[in-house]
Amino acid sequence: MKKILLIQPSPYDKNHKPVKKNKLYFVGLAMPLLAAMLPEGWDAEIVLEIIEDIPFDTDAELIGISTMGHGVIRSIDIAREFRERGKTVIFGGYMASIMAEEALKHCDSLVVGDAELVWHDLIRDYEEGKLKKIYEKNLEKGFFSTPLPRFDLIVNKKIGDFLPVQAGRGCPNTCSFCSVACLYKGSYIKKPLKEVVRDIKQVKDLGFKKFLLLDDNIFSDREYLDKLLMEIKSLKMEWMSQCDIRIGRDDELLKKLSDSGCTTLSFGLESISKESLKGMNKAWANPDEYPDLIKNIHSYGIDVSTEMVVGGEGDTLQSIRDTKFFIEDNKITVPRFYILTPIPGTKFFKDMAEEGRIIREDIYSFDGREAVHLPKNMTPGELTAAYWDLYESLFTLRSILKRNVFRKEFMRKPGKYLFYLLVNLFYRYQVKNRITPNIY
Ligand code: B12
Repeated sequence: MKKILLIQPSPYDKNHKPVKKNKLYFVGLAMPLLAAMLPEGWDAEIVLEIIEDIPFDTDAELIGISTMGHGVIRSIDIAREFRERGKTVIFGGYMASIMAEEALKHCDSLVVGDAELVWHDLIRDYEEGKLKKIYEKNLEKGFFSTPLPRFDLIVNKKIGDFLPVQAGRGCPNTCSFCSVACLYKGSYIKKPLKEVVRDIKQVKDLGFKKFLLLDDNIFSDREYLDKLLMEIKSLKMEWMSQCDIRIGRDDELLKKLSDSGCTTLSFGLESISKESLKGMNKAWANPDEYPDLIKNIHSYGIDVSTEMVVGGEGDTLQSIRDTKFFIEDNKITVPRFYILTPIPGTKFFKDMAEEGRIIREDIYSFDGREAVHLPKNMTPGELTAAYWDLYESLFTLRSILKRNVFRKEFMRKPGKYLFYLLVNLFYRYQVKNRITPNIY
């Protein structure tokens, strides 16, 4: 049996050490899928670096490394070490896909975008000594298929109480900062319902009561989602996902979501400034509507988790400060923020580069913790300071209690809100240490 080692690297912390955790809650699907798609005669070992060490003395002959955001720096270092030991290294994932030319300097071969249609060819070419530099064949529009992911390779690791499932890839929206828009260009592809149900059943059979539908936007195709919810309901599981906030207008769908066991939805709200949203090609989102939509989603018993960015075209120091009131007034339990960052490959990067507004040359330092572009209404230094001030202001004990304990729903589900309280205290510790809180 030939063997491939599939590594999901951990990004570096501010001391240049890979981030380590006791448990990894949000496990990606790429590695279990790549393992499942290997041709006969091959087996895989998966390493999730956040919770385990990389066996650099492995007997595997091929090394597959995933690349994500600024975590790519760690991917490159791991690749270097393996190549020095004579191993063949393959890159894949978002960063390698959108910066293929740059990534090729650090690996033997790479897959741009979806691996489903090229993975067999790549492995066979390797066996025959004819490995090409780049493999690229994107899935066609419409439906795509995947085998059952090899969860058996990860279930005994220190992971949380849910597993990932995927129904669709891509998103019809084309926000200028988004890497998904950059790869899928506004298209949305989906798996046949039968396959999604098959995958959820596997999660259930493995003893899990929850799953994470890690789609980019489950509200991309309403008809498909409607059918999917009926199927999910019959499986009697709890689940979480993310989507477009406009789902909050659709009472019929919200009821179905709630009945199907959906407990939490995460929304990229980005900004409370209309001008900033316009600058992100996201003018379809209306911040005036956010409070009502959030209230409506909450009214169906679905928790709202938010992701926002500061530093957009309309942001001022005052609007960033005001974001605190928006979060508190809307009782957002666990808010997360990033500094708007031009990721190479995205439209926002191109725009900023053309306008001469990128102030850092080293793209590997773009980690969302510091401003790397020239914002319109403040200096980069002011933006970075305002970002951390916003985080500080929301993670005071007073604000944490206000958002998580002093709310009418607390008595109905105290366990849940106490859990959020703990997450908030952990975020508070991270913010104090200038670590961007994340969902790991
Ligand atoms: C789950 C998830 C996580 C989890 C798990 C991480 C992991 N490494 O798997 C956690 C929470 C830990 C995480 C962390 C981060 N994430 Co993340 N994450 C996701 C999410 C929501 C789903 C990933 C997934 O499993 N998708 C399903 C699988 C099947 O699709 P896939 O990963 O694209 O894999 C396919 C191909 O890309 C390819 N492929 C992928 N890897 C490899 C490797 C090899 C060797 C090969 C051949 C092929 C291949 O094959 C797969 C099948 O076709 C994506 C969004 C998305 N659309 O994917 C964001 C996403 C990938 N994350 C992103 C980012 C930015 C991060 C962070 C940097 C966030 C931060 N600020 O810290 C960190 C970095 C972590 C790291 N390890 O370096 C960005 C990446 C953008 C970019 N330009 O790179 C995304 C796209 C979100 C977004 N909309 O911006 N993430």
